[in-house]
Amino acid sequence: MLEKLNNNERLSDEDCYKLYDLDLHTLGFYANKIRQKLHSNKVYFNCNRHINPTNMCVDSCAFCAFSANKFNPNPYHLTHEEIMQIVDNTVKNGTKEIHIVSAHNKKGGWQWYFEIFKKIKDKYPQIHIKAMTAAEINFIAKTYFNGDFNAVIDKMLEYKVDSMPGGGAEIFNEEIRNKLCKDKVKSDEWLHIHGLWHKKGKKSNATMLFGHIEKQEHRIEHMLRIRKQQDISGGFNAFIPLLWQKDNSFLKNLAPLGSVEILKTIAIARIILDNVANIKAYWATLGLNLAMVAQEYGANDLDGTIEKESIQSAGGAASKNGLSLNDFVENIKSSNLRAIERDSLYNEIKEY
Ligand code: V47
Repeated sequence: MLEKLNNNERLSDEDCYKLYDLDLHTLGFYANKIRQKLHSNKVYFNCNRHINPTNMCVDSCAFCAFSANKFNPNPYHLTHEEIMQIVDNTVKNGTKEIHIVSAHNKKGGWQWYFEIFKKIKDKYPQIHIKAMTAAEINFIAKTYFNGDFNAVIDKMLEYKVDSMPGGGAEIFNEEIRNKLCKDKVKSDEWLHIHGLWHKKGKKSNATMLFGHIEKQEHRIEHMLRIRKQQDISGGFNAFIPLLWQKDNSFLKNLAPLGSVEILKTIAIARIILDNVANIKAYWATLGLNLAMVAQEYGANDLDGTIEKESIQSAGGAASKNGLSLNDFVENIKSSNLRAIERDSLYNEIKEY
C-alpha cells in the first residue's frame, strides 16, 4: 500500500479498508502530498448564505436535530416573501451563492420548492443557486412525479438551479442507513440522482455524515462508492465529511468522535478520492481551528461565510451566525496558507 502511495497509484478497495491502520502522521504525509500537488498551499472559501426554508419533515431521522419533533417543537415554513427578504439583505452583504436545503414538507406542493429559485434568479441573475439535495429530489419525485427523478431534474434546470449540494448522503451502508434514516432516499438512489444531474453537464458535491453509529469500514465503503460513481459520471466538485453534531437529537447520548479520528478520516478521504478535486473541511461542524488543521491533512477548502445556518447549528454547530470574511482571511494567512475566495464551481475570484 505504501509503495502505491509513494508512486501516486490508485489504492485497491482492499487496500482502502486498511488505511485506518496507519497512524495520523503517515496518513497526513500522503494526504498532504496529494493536496499540495493539486492545490499547493491555497485554502479556498466562498461568500455564501445558507437558507433552510422549512423544518417540517415527513421523515424522522435519528441523527437530526433540525426537523420539528419532540426535541425541537418549533415548526416553521417560510413564505417566498420571507425568503426574498433574506436574499435581498444577504446580496447587499456581498453573498455570491445561496445554498438552499429544506426538510421534506408537502405544505406548498412542488411549486413552493421550485418557484423561489426563479424568483431569486430573476432578481439576481449573478447569484449562484445551490439547491435540492438528492433527498429532496427523491421526496419530490415520489410525492408528485410518479418517482421520475428525471422529471424533477428537468424542473431544476427550468427553474434555474445552478448546482446541487451534497446533502442527504448520510452514510451509504444499508444496515446503518436503515437505523438512521430508513424512509429517506436509498444509497443507490442518491448516487443515481447525482449521476443523472452530472449527465446534464452539471456539478454537485458529495457529503458523508460521520461520528455517530457508523464504524470505520462504513466510512471507507461510503468513500469507495463515491469514487466509483465519480469514475462513471465525473461531476462531483467536492467531498465533504460532515462531523455529526449530537445535541437535541434522538442519538444525543452517543460518545463524541476524537480529533485524531476526524483528521484521519479527512486524510483518508483525500487519499481514496483521487478523482474528486476538492476536500472540504466544513468549518461549521469541525470548528474553525480543527478545519484549519485539516488543511494540513488533505483538505483544501473550508466552505463559506454562511451568515446563518439552521441544520447543523440545531445540533450544536457554530454555524448559527456564520463567520466574517475577515476571520476567514486572517486565520488562513496566519497559518501561512494562501486565502483564496472562489466561486461555487471553484473558479478563483480573489487572493487576499
Ligand atoms: O444531509 C443533519 C447533515 C446535511 C446534522 O454541498 C448534520 O457544499 C451534522 O449537505 N450534524 C445538510 N450534520 C447540509 C449539507 C451541506 C453542508 C455544507 C455544505 C454542503 C455542500 C452541503 O447536513 C444533511 C445531513 O447529512 N446533518 N443533521 C447534524 N446534527
